[in-house]
Amino acid sequence: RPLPRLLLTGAAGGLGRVLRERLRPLAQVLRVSDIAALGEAHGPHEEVMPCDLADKKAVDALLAGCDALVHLGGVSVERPFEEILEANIKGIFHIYEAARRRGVRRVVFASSNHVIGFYKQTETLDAHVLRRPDGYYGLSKSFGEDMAQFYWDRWGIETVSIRIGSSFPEPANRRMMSTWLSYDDLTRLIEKALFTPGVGHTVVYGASANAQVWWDNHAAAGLGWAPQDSSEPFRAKVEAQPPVAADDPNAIYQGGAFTAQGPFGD
Ligand code: NAI
Ligand code: 15L
Repeated sequence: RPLPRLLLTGAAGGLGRVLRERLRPLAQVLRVSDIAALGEAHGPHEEVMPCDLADKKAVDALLAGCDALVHLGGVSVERPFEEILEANIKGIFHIYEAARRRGVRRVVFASSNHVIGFYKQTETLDAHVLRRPDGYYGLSKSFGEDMAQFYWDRWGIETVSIRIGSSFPEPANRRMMSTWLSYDDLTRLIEKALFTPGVGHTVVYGASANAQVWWDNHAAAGLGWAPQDSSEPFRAKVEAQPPVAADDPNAIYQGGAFTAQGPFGD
């Protein structure tokens, strides 16, 4: 510690802009990448490398010389399949192929609660439940987790797949009272995911220590991560919002409104 060179993809996004600063102490050089504008390097510790994840050669060059990566890049909401295919499905293949070819031994993958989005909010899930993706986006994250498992089993590349709940400055609605993950808890989880030895492929749910959580992280106990924050201080603000109807997907499914998107086009 710190890592000689750490790559952060999706660095221009909502979480990327936060982690670009917070991951700084974890690496001598932080290589930041996105398809969107990244601005100038934030200091001599940064390398800025724009890249389209759908471009296999560019991704191969992106991983050259890196010791580990935090992979946030991709489409982060439900979209037509063709868009998800390029950035997320081809993208994650390009990431793991580049990791194999370039000798990168550790990936932290931003998976999502939408791999299990069709479970009811009354159910408690561990990392071993059958996945029930709630759309093309969730399917792409499910594929990403399978890719991570395969590259561990076949090539010995380690991954921590974080099924992030809702990581924003504050929980924005009632559902997020359960799914919210504070930036501080996310940062501490990524640090554990990068530095804990022997993770193989570990799947962990990313939620803070909220009063009503739907997820059981016993299968990821080896990471030694325990969330410290809670959505409770935001309860009054969230409950001042109009009530959610009992038949609204936001009140039924863990994936909320993602379960009711589409069809796209015809
Ligand atoms: P975001 O949409 O703000 O950031 C994603 C970034 O990926 C964007 O800057 C975008 O330009 C980039 N990107 C999209 N297509 C690309 C391509 N073809 N090549 C290179 N870069 C591309 O999303 P956010 O909220 O920052 O999430 C980061 C990651 O965490 C995403 O993978 C998302 O799926 C995942 N996640 C986030 C959650 C949250 O609550 N914020 C919850 C669950 C998962
Ligand atoms: C996600 O996977 C999305 O990337 C994020 O924008 C939120 O919608 C989050 O899930 C959520 O479920 O709240």
